[in-house]
Amino acid sequence: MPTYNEVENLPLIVDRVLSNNEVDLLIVDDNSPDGTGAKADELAAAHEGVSVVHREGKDGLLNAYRDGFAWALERDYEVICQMDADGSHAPEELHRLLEEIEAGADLVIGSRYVEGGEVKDWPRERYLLSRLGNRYIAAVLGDDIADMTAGYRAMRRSVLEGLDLDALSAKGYIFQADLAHRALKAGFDVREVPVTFVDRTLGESKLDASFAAQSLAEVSKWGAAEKSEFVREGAKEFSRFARNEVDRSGLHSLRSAIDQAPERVVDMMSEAVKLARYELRHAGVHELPGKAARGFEALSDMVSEAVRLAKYEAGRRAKD
Ligand SMILES: Nc1nc2c(ncn2[C@@H]2O[C@H](COP(=O)(O)OP(=O)(O)O)[C@@H](O)[C@H]2O)c(=O)[nH]1
Ligand SMILES: [Mg+2]
Repeated sequence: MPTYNEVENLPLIVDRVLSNNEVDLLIVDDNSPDGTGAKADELAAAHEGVSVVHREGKDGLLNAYRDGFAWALERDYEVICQMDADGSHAPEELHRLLEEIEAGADLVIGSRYVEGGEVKDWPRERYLLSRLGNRYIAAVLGDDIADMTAGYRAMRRSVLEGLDLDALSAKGYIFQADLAHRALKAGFDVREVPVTFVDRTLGESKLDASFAAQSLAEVSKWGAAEKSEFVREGAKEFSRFARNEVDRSGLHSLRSAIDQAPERVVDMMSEAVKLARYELRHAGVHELPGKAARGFEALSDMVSEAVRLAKYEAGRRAKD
């Protein structure tokens, strides 16, 4: 469990983890200025099975996980899980992931976007970005996983031992998708189980939308390098999906100034497309087959159109 400034959340989540599961818990703290590290030491002293790794300073989620994984691999843990400290990943649902490991899976993803999965209390823009982003990632990489960026996971140690963790991309949330993609390619049994993701009620998010945009750009690069077919198909699939979502998201019926949120999601998507094209050009894969390039054109046209529409609707509603 990685922590950065989670002093209010930590005692609550540790209690929930321990009272609902038979697991040991490792807290990996990046010297949080709010004293999370000291709180973690207190909890470790009070509860057998709770340990703490203190890192020097804030160094990103992937590096915290690398250290946490290494810690577990040095010991004789057979199954290793990852979970946020802010309560978004319910410890009461961890058994679902562990049961799927029991049933034979190598990597289990606690998924928001499979049947039965859910996201509670996320602003619509953040939901759309994550939902669309995951659609895009899966289509581009050709992986049949609905929630590639999820951080609620359980895996056998063989997955971590079998993959090159140093090679994982540190951009955005992309190491989660990268790890799942590599596991699939290596022939591991990767499955999803539904979970209900709840937005944090205490403390602040450390990751913002630019992370998501970076993730999309990064995935476009791999998709292009691995199989440009998927960039083309992915872009088409994504446009279709994005159109539907934008149609359904109430852009036509913005009721108040607050409802202008959907405008921001399309703005962000637009940024992501720009970034993706830039990255593609600089990755030296600009000589994509004509159709792939047109797929991207179509995608960005769709996004600009949606931005225009949203701005128009917002302007119109403001006058009403
Ligand atoms: N150790 C460590 N933990 C981090 C860092 N950044 C985020 N976290 C933790 O990772 C989890 C997910 O981060 P969060 O801010 O909730 O991201 P969000 O859920 O995507 O908004 C939380 O438990 C954070 O405390 C970091 O740089 N180092
Ligand atoms: Mg969070």
